[in-house]
Amino acid sequence: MKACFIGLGYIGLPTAIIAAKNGIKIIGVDINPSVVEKTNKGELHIIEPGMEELLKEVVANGQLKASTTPEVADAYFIVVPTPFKGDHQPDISYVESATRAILPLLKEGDLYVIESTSPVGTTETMTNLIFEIRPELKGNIYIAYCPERVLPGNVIYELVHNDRVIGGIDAASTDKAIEFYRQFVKGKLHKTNCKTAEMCKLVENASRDVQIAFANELSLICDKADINVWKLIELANKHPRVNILQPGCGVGGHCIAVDPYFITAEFPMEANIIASARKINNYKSFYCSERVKNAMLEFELKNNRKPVVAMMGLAFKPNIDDLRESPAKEIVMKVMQKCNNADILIVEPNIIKHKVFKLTDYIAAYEQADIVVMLVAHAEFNTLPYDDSKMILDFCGIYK
Ligand code: SAJ
Repeated sequence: MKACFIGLGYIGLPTAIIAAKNGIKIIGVDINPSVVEKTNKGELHIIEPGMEELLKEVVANGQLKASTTPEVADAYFIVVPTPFKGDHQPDISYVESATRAILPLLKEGDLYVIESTSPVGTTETMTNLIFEIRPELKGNIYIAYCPERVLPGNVIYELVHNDRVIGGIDAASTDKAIEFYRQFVKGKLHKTNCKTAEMCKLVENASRDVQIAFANELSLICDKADINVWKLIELANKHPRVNILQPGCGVGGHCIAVDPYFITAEFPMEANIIASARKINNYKSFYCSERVKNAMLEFELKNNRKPVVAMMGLAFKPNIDDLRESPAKEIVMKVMQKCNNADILIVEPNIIKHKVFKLTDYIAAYEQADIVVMLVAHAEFNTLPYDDSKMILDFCGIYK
């Protein structure tokens, strides 16, 4: 069988590679010619451990080819970005243009699947578009929505072993999609309808955002109550049915910080907890930057000189090098705007150098700093002894 993947990004390319590895002929399509060129040379344009060897193998044996234009296939997968426009209003124009691009190629018996995180109802909207332009396909092709839930950095394992939710526009479409994914997914494939599958993806990440917001709200309360929030959570979690997550300097990444807005945009009156969680997690980054600025003022008043400040961590979560939508990066920028950059040492152990930030080694920065701001719980920072001659602002529990 031949499958056409539209969108060779963080999800599309790894999924295409794993499918190719399992004997499915793949045409991978991307609008970015350099992505197509690199892919056809067996070079990965994203960072994902172990993925490049697999890409080289499937390109070399002809199982996977990349192109800027789609080709006739038996199954088509839409895995393009669904960004926001305006005030967090979902934009499905890439999904629509990808669908229009493959519309002329669709034939009886084909499978069409959307994997992109989408507002509820998108699959039905695309179904109406397909049958409006190609009415003869009505009832003769299979249409489904199948969200991904892989953790960046662990994609190869999770693409194969995670359960997946498969939502068809009808039972036959669900079964047809399951038949495809069964070729390389060892996890359970759970049947549902397309709207439930769309909402499932959003709810998975919105639930995590709410849980993190609860932890962040506790950290604000504990700062005011002068309670160690890390010890508090550790004790509360001794309860057999309590699992409070960890406070941080905010919520980053292109999923947890983004997907909840797909729900609040469509259900503004009902999605109160979800909307509040977004506000709390966004406010936490602002709160952290204010705490740093106040500490700097306090130091200057006491010592009659500007402090040296070590900002520890830029990535959006521990032990990765991805700065996309990173609250730590946002806090560093806010603090630098407030004071001349000479006093700020920026640390990111997972990056050698950065085009904007001048980076300092984490040990050197720690030793030189008057104020140490722990933003991201990178493993390296656990080796730094607590030095109470410094002002330490620990937003991520290094010294819990
Ligand atoms: N965070 C906290 N405290 C916590 C956990 C996380 O502050 O206790 C922060 C992290 O520092 C980070 C953000 O939240 O800034 C998101 O972290 P994450 O651990 O949720 O990681 P992601 O965004 O890379 O992955 C999530 C995962 N979704 C869920 O766990 C429900 C992953 O399975 C999804 O596939 C991914 O989003 C996605 O692609 O949707």
